[in-house]
Amino acid sequence: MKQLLAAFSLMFLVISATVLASQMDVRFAKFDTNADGEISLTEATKHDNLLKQFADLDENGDQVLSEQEFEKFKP
Ligand SMILES: [Ca+2]
Ligand SMILES: [Ca+2]
Repeated sequence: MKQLLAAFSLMFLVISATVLASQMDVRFAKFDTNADGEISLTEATKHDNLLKQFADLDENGDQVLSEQEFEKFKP
């Protein structure tokens, strides 16, 4: 019984992680409207909240957000 419970917990964790990861992808893709793998300032202007955080998120200052920089975005 305990083993079954452990197996279920593990399965739940794996599913949650997968769902979280895919939500992250969808979110980045949603902002990256031309799908070039970066969020430009132009793309960010359509979303007030992202625009407000843009300068902070753009760590290397190249005026585009990579997927890695976007990870710190707080919706
Ligand atoms: Ca883009
Ligand atoms: Ca950048």
